[in-house]
Amino acid sequence: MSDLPTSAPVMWMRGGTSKGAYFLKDDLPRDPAARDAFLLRVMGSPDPRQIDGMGGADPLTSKVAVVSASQREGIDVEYHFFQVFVDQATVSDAQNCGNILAGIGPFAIERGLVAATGDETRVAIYMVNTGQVAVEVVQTPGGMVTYAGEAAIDGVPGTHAPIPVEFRDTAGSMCGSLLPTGKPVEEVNGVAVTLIDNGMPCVIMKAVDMGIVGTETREELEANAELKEKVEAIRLAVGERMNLGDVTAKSVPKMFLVSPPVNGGAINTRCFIPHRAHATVGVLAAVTVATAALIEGTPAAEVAQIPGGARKTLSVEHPTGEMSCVLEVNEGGSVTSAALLRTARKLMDGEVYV
Ligand code: NQM
Repeated sequence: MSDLPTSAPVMWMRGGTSKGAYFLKDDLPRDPAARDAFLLRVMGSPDPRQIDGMGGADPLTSKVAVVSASQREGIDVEYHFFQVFVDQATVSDAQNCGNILAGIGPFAIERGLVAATGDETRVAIYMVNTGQVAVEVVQTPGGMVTYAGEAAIDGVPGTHAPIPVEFRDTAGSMCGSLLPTGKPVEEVNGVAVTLIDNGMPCVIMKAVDMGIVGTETREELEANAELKEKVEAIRLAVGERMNLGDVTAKSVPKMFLVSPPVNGGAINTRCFIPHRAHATVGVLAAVTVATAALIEGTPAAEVAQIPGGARKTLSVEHPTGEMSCVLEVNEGGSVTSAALLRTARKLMDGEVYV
């Protein structure tokens, strides 16, 4: 496209266990086709190595946040997430991303969209992809964002400033309802699965039913061609039933293989997102799998260890540690809110050229 801008202001950030480009909406082309063409050039896609762009040759580092001020009541900023596929010329907003979300609060304050309010600043974020809201608290001592602190999250070396993130009413974010088929368990290709969406459309099955233990490394999972074929066949079979349409070229639903916890947590997970195995676990995906573990009779519930009380901390184990989800549960047993701890870090602030 000849009318693309040649560059744009950008901040590159790690958000949770992902990494990507954070843009102000006004700094990108308005036309969606031009914007997508620009983002493909920024990341260097399609190319498995993304050698001619900034992407890290991994879906977890080929992510884009587009941020703008919000006119909605009680909301500070709007966050539109885009997954730039690594080896396909595809830019998709058919999923949200709770890891990149972690950087939205700091970015909004740094860009002047939100004024710091003392040592901590609350930022209310409207997530454009799903029409839902997240609230995070950013450390702003002396009115300036700080990324330094003592909070540690598995999958990221070192410690950083804590960014607690809270979600409310995430059920049916893209599938229309928590259980889009109305049933907690379905049989697909002979495997018992839960089709569920509490912030991220997910298919959850027992690892053992797919012929693995559930403690395999990311590399072992990605080398298992037979497993990947079975997982993809189930994914393609359930897209329509989950109200996601034809999911052939989409990055949802996420495919979970769950097993009993091995490190004192609530449940152990391995996740295909959907073709690469996740190095850790997605944020909204973890909320969704934790929610499934609370529903009687599901494959997740069968392997999970669930703590008591209306406020439950479920440690979701993943290939490099765990992610703790604090879930509020109402009298009917439904999850009403979820809170997680994330961190983020500004990596560079400048101009990206295409
Ligand atoms: O589920 C990767 C990530 C994600 C998604 C993916 C995420 C979420 O870890 O909220 O964060 O599933 O593609 O960044």
